[in-house]
Amino acid sequence: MTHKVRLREMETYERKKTPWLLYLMILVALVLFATVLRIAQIGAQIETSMITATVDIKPDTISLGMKGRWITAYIELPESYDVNDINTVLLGFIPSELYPRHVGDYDDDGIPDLMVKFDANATINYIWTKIYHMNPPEGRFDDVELTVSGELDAGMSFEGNDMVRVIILED
Ligand SMILES: [Ca+2]
Ligand SMILES: [Ca+2]
Repeated sequence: MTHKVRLREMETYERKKTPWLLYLMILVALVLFATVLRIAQIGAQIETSMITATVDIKPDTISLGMKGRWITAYIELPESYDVNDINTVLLGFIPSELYPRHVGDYDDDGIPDLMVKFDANATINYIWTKIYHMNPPEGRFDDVELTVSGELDAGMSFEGNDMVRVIILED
């Protein structure tokens, strides 16, 4: 008899315990759901604030043994943005030189472009690291995609890519 009573007590206890566990699970699920939503929201914000730029890097062929001082990038932005508002510019992680830098239309397509210059040695080192990380080069040539990114005065970010042909010199 006492055994049965104890059993019943245990059953009641279990029944009392279960809702709490259920509430806890619902709470955890809600928190997880909210977190996922927040991440998705942040992701969407990043996506919408990123402006796609048209980038042309010159020269189109870069020799890893080149003696030039600069690598040039011409940046065009979509119609609603002004290249004069471009603040910082990076090629990979290399910041552009402060001078020379000017706005023109070098390719005569009617869309203003900002010309910026990057230190050639720093760029070549960067390209070399990039090539080496992708796949150790076998031939004398490799086509590498370089990314130019930056920010406008308003804080929005832009990014654009250009392919360059890299001449890898053998020792
Ligand atoms: Ca180019
Ligand atoms: Ca142009």
